Amino acid sequence: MSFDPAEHPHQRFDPLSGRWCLVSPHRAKRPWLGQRDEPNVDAPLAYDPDCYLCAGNARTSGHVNPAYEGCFVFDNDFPALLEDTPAPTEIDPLFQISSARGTTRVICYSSDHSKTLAELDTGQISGIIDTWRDEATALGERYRYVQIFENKGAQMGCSNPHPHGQVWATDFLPDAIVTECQTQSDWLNVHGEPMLLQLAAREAGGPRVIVESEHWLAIVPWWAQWPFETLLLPRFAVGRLPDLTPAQQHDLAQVLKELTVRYDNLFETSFPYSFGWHGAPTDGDAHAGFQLHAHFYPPLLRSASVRKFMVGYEMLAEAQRDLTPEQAAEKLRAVSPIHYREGA
Ligand code: H2U
Ligand code: ZN
Repeated sequence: MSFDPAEHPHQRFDPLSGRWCLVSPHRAKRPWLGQRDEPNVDAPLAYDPDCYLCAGNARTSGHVNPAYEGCFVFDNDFPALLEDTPAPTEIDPLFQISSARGTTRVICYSSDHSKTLAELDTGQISGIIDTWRDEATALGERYRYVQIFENKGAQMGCSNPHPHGQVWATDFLPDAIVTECQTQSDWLNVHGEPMLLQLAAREAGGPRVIVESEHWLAIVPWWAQWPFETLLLPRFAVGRLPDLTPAQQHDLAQVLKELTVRYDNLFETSFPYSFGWHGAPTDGDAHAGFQLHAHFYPPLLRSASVRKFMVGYEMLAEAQRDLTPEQAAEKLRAVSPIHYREGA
């Protein structure tokens, strides 16, 4: 019997995170008995008088939001990091501790309480990219690393349905970034080309592509852990968001729109995920080989309510998936690029 990756259990390696994932494609043949949820076509309110993030409303802290229209950015009222905090002094090899200074901000995507990235127009999405760039530039001058991210949907622990993202800037490099700096720098040294630039070239036109444009590529990576995880890659060399040209940014807005629309259309629901940018740290090092990219980690598996749990074997041994990345990409390609709620 010869090996067939769509048939036989195997492991795939993620060279960016340095982790393996167990793929069990034979299990995906189980009948798709899972429930089918009714499409969620209720139009949410464009303004919610009880929302802490809507324009003109008071937040929990008592601060009143201005009558904003595009993006509105404010310092998190419950910051996970403080700008000025004492550093620990103890040294113990078993109980290691390190200082953590930083700042955290919230980015409301627009004044419209009902519109996520998938339902904003590309001009508005480009405005969000402008804001990400401004935050990355300003905070990057003061901090070693700037993490831009979004938790979307109650299933991902998002505390407020008003579409928003966050920025956390730190005087240290977080764990995942330390790993990605190392793996990308090692790859450049061994292969002479940035890992993710090589990946974009190898994946273009292939079975794992969901959206392909002149400058960008959205793929379900070969090594995806979550069923519909995607990786958004530039097809050109770039380390950080502020370095994008206007044409690359314009194109990015369209790709973000199409990818998030396809996500929503997959189960006809506002698709939950954690999403974030990984850019080169702003710690003064060159970080050659570090390519800007974004990860989308959505929890859903089979319907709007049936999610994948990373438990058991995943917690104790290794991530595992049934649906192959190629099958996941095929499902995302098969849905319409027009949002299901448009015209509903
Ligand atoms: P989520 O993106 O996970 O929902 O978090 C929203 C953030 O918004 C959360 O960090 C902040 C919370 O502290 N927030 C405020 O700063 N002020 C508020 O009035 C509500 C929420
Ligand atoms: Zn709101």
